[in-house]
Amino acid sequence: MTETASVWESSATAAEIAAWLKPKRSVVVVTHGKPDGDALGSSLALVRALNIAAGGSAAGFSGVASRAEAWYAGPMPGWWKAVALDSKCRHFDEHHAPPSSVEPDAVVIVDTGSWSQLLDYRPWIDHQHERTALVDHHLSGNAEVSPRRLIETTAAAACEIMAGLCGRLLGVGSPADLPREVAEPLYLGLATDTGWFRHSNVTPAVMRLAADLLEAGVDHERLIETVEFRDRPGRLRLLSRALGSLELLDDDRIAVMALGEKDFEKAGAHPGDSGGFLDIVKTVETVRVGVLLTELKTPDGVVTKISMRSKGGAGFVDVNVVAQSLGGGGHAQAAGARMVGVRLADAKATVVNALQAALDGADA
Ligand SMILES: [Mn+2]
Repeated sequence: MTETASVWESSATAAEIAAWLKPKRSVVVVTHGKPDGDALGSSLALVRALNIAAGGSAAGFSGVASRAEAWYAGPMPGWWKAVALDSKCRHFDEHHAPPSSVEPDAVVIVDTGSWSQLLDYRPWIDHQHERTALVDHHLSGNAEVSPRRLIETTAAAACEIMAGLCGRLLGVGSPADLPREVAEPLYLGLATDTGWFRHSNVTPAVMRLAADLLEAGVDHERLIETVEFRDRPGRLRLLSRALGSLELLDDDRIAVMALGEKDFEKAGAHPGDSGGFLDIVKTVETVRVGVLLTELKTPDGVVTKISMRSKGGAGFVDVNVVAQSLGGGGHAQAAGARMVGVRLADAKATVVNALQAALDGADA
């Protein structure tokens, strides 16, 4: 189906989507691959609201097939089952493909509208096109994914939009009156997409909704412990080694940390365990840019991975530009590159030079 005139904006109101969903007897909710807190939260909230609205429990209909279920694809966060509990979900990976024969009455796509994030589902969603709706808050997407689009790009999380939709499905005027099983995943998405209420997307509406969801019975402490406080000891040992390597250069404006394969071995850490380390060096007032270099041995020989984070405001450095000069890329405040055949010491000299030049340019 082609809709060449479609633009990335709402084509339906929350009231219209709720009215369209109300009579549906079978609903599949899908979200982007490698789902995060908002993707899981918005999909679980909708599945539970649909099941409760039909007279079932949040999980479904005690032994009978659920009216609604959520489908997930790709790697899942380690905590997802502690949040999904007994809600009806299916998980697809390289061993389990989405069943092409399933034809529900409705499909709702949440927290994305980009084909690039719906890879595994694309043929199936295309086939269901007329039976789909989409709820998203991202700045861009492919409008032709669905004819019924509820898009609010000013919403901090898909869950902020979903709260209104769930209220309509359940005939509840305030989010404070939502069932706890629906309120909890909504709060999860709101909290994780705002960095637990720290990011610049925190608005009065976000805090009012969070307050209402807490009134509905959400256990903030259980959620943050389940989702955030679950690192393995190896990650802390790796952080200790990374901080041991810390150098503050250029009047303490550039913070550089370096890790080698031996550091991961000795710490008993895994490749992904260094995520978030640069957020720690960014907390220092003088630091404008944080850099983490990781030297790895690969079948192609030595590779040095470079990851950079910068802070907004005065003296801002666009690390995407710096990363591109090294053959990589990313975003203005978060970017990286892989330097193949380059040892850590040489990569460090190259990156620091490029960053010094960028900082001097930003000051000029
Ligand atoms: Mn989101």
